[in-house]
Amino acid sequence: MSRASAVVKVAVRSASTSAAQGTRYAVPAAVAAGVGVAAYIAGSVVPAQSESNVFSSLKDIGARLSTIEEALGINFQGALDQVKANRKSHPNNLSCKHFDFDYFNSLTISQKKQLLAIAQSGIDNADSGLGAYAMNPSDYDEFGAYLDPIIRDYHKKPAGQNHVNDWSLKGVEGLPADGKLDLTKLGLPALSMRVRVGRNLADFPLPGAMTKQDRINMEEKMRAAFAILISKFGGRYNSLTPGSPDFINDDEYKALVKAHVMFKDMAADPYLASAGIASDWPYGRGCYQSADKQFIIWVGEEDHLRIMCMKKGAILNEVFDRLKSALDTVESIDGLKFAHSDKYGYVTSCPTNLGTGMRASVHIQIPKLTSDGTDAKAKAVCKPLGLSVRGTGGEHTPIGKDGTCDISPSSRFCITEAEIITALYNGLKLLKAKEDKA
Ligand code: ADP
Ligand code: CIR
Repeated sequence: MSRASAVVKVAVRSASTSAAQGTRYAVPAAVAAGVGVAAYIAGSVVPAQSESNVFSSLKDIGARLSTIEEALGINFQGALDQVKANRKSHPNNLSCKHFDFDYFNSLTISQKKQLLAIAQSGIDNADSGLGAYAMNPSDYDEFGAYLDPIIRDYHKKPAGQNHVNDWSLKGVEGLPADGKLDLTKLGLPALSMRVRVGRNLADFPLPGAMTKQDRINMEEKMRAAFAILISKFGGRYNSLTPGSPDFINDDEYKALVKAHVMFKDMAADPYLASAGIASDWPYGRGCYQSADKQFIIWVGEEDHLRIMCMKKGAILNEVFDRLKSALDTVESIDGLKFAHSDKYGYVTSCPTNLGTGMRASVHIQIPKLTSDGTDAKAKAVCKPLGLSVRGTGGEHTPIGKDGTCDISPSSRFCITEAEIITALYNGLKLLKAKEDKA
């Protein structure tokens, strides 16, 4: 090997060490600082006149490598720089906070791509609270080194604590003696009550990684399942997929959104859009609604399925029990297998929903706590009670003019389903006391 090529080789090795530290294909710092290639490479002797040639060869190699990486879609530097910037500007963005550069550098190129797809939403949206979405059920195991610390941080659960699903109210702390979660006993009127769970089919990628054809195939699989549900619970399936036998037009779709039955076009949600979850709209999107209107299944939102019961009333057990029995029917349908993890419970796209995938909510008027027309005070009061506040159109929507808010327990993971519905009841009791006193 000639002396010049040996120098280039050593210097390139050195440049890629810099790359691992974040300055990809940069000329070694000592060289850039004018120390000189020869002085920089201990033991190597390079004639002075060769130095500028080596320097410009290195720059050229660096530029060419970047071009090749760009063309192959494996130039990750922009994304890594953004992670660093987000860490500084938004320290609570968990996907950036827990991004471990050494771990990233230890991965294969294909794994690096997968990891960045998981983190993309948090990279694009610096203000993300969590900022990661799983692309495949297996991501929670394969990229556990990255996702587990995020999950533990978000849910405030220690590493190693596994989720256990349990719908039995028996023995749940805080449950009234008769087991009835009766809102009238709290002095509340009948409210709009809703309990939903997120579920994903084990044999498809999660929504962020689905192709248009995957979305169409998944809906087609569910149409067969809905035929069984229709024979048991009546109702119909409404599809947004152009050409579907169950297609509904735009006016019908808007009416369902207004009635809180169908979900909004997710393209407006930058977090979901970045994750690829909103892609290919409206293909593979729709919802089943039973004849009595109370049992609903969304297809193709943030999870493959969002399964829910909703009705106006005062006994929370009614929506909870109905959902459990309807879910049992869905799970008994041949060929439907939900993605589930021994560690994390039911697998969901967003790690915030892992475990139960359950959100149990009521629409309740709290005019005093919202007298300024915003949810700011209600949120401050609800946070220590373990409750979340949303608007009347769901997440990221405004509260009602009459002070109506969507209230639900915040926890989903390492809590049982029965504990969530009980937490809603007891949380409402405390919230009512705060509203009365305000
Ligand atoms: P999710 O509950 O599935 O996370 P959102 O917060 O976006 O999703 O809410 C979805 C829809 O469900 C919205 O139209 C919202 O108004 C409606 N919704 C939620 N809780 C209730 C409730 N208790 N009564 C009526 N509609 C509700
Ligand atoms: C964030 O990280 O803030 C967004 N990706 C939303 C997280 C809340 N999760 C959710 O709505 N399922």
